[in-house]
Amino acid sequence: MISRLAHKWVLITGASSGFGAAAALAFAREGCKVLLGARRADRLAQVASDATRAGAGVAVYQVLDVSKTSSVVAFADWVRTHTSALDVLVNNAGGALGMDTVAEGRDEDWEAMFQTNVLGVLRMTRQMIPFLAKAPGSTLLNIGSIAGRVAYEGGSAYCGAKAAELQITRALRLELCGTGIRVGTLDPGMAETEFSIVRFKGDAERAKKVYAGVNPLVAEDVAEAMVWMASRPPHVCIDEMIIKATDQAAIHKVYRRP
Ligand code: NDP
Ligand code: 8X3
Repeated sequence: MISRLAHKWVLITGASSGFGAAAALAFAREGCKVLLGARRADRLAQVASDATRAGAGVAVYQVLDVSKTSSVVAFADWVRTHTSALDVLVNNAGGALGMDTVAEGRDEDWEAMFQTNVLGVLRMTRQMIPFLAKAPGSTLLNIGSIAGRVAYEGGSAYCGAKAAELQITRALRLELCGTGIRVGTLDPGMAETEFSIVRFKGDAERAKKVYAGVNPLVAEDVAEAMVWMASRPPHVCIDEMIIKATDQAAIHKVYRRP
């Protein structure tokens, strides 16, 4: 059967690793044309080449830093050289930096988390709405987190940033009602990607402990959910989806094998 997503244009931010890279391949397998952005060009080149092999109609990339308006504007100009209509926008770029309490938090970490997870989503969406509006039945998908719904110690700024993402998504759904663009958030729980390595600033040992004894989600699980959300019939909008590992009953309740 031909996929409902075949030949659709899909833009994914944060496509150089984790969920974004897995999503590039998952959409490629549906026969989509994928536009990929992130800061690391070498990693994007590899993902684009894997996506081509996986069946993408087009798989191209451009360096993108969602924390800078000038970079997002330049990225939009680059998108325009490929297409004037986008079918799916996945605002996935983001992550956490540090796990300090508020008393010990650093300005640079807080600022970076809000720049990427919050302002990055706003900037990208502002630039891409004109592309999406030309493609009724299109999907605007933001990647949030269960951290945006339940707070934890050491998570103040990250939880706050993802809570902002949730409310931005809800506001956008109201603002875009009637355009044909459906707006959703996909909020995963713990997933083993580069997330914790980035959060702990390269401390791989500490990052590994986060998943010790647990069967966490992997990037492919989340990518599969993205494809499912974007491939519903145009009149169906999956507003908010939470996806967690079976071992994670709640943010603080994780089963660990001895
Ligand atoms: P990864 O660290 O593997 O991927 C993060 C991606 O975001 C990378 O491609 C990175 O690329 C990109 N990115 C980071 N900052 C910027 C920036 N300023 N501009 C452009 N791209 C940027 O982690 P995940 O795949 O796990 O994370 C993806 C999203 O999912 C994030 O929003 C994260 O908060 C969220 N999430 C993750 C969970 C988890 O447990 N893993 C659970 C719930 C949500 P580059 O460095 O090349 O720019
Ligand atoms: C990532 C999941 O629980 O580490 O968003 O914050 S968590």
